[in-house]
Amino acid sequence: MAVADIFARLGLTLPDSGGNLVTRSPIDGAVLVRLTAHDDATIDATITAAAAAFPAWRDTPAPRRGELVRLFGNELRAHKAALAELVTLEAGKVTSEAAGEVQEMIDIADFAVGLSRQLHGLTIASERPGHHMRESWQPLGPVGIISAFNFPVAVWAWNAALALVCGDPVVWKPSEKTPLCAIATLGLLDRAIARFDGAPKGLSGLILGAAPAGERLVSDVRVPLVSATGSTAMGRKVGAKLAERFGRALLELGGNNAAIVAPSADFELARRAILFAATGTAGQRCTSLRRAFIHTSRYDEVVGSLKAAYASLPVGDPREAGTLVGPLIDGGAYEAMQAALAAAREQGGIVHGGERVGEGGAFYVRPALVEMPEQAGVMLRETFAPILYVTRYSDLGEAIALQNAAAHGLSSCIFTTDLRESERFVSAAGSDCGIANVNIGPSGAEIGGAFGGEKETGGGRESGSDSWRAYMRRQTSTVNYSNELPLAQGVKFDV
Ligand code: UN1
Repeated sequence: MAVADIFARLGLTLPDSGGNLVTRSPIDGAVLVRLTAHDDATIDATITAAAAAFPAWRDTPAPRRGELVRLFGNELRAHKAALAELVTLEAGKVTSEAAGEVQEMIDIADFAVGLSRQLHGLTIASERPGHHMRESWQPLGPVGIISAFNFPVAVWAWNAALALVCGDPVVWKPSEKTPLCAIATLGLLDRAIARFDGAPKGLSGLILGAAPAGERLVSDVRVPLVSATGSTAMGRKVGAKLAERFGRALLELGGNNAAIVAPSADFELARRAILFAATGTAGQRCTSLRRAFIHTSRYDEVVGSLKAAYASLPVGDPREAGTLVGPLIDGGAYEAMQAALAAAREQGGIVHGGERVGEGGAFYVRPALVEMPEQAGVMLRETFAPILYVTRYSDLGEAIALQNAAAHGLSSCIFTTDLRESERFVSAAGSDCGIANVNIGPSGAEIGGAFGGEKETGGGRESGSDSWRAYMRRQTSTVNYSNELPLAQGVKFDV
């Protein structure tokens, strides 16, 4: 399906300016579109418009703001298949995963609509007679959203759906590898905005370009919060820039996610979970499984079976039924994968798979399973590719320590049917990650929970639970309804 046809089915026109921002499909390396990166003046105008939209939007009652997100969710429902096809074309996801990504947008829209009537504060008992205290959540201002190629639409939606019901305009800087997904998504949002009575101009903005475009968004004091998803290197820069100007950062960076396969594990279940988590999305999720610690007593059985499965995984065109592993995003990803495998071999790792499948302008690989003598070096680095390092353990305490030894702290899991082991894994002394699962893999989280992780993952939480609070400003109010002026802590100041 040509990209222009997908846009037509979405009821949109494919923009093609013939500019310098060239987007290629990872499926075959063909050019999809040539756009123009935005210059400083355009970026500035977009932020100005978002800042100008803020007063009217913050004055719109929150349940009304939820109505806009409901209309947007309806657009997504009506165009789920076409938008998913665009995700496949531009990001290379297999059909089912691309549809799942759009479903994730619909889910967070539904969540946000409900939330729009539940931005609850607190009433707090005052120590003074005739006083009461309350805590309210107020809109914050324009929210900058920087997203990565691997979830080209859902991660924006996690942020935007919440920000919009919280009363904040949104400005999106998508990955320069997936601008069409962003343009199409905002085309659908613009349609919802057009049908909504009372949305201010500038409520939703788009910034196209590479890192410098994102830097402008990050440096602008009119943007009180920037939510950034991407590499730890990117997050380190974004976090420092925001800290300098006292902007808020919501960082969702890399992961070096692990699984522990315990002696009592339901093996068939663990096998399927590991295969999806390690090879799905061609290993290009921040939640992808990258390390597995397998109990010595089960090692040969588990690794033997994984090796056989890896050798026969259907790798190929993500649009074809039956394909489970689509392409890497580009040649740079392929080179990073090969460099990591070379480093693993140097460290004594035995590599199964990992070779390129096919040739030309697209980069398909057979996922790699790497038996490591111990956890060190390359195994402690995140490589955004389908590489699963496996090693043995003999004691659960040791396995938890190995799992926690990574610099990242996003997601983790244990496969066990032993209650003592699973409870220990999710206890304070267990996994140090933002996500700690039992008998499911580390990826594929539902939107209802808070999503994010510790350490070099950045510490932010997006999506469900009370993540919405990041998009609002907390206000404490003490109200004196008496005729007296008692001071707190019994202080006397008689004037
Ligand atoms: C990401 O890779 O940036 O849990 C997000 C998951 C998805 C989101 C991943 N729901 O794998």
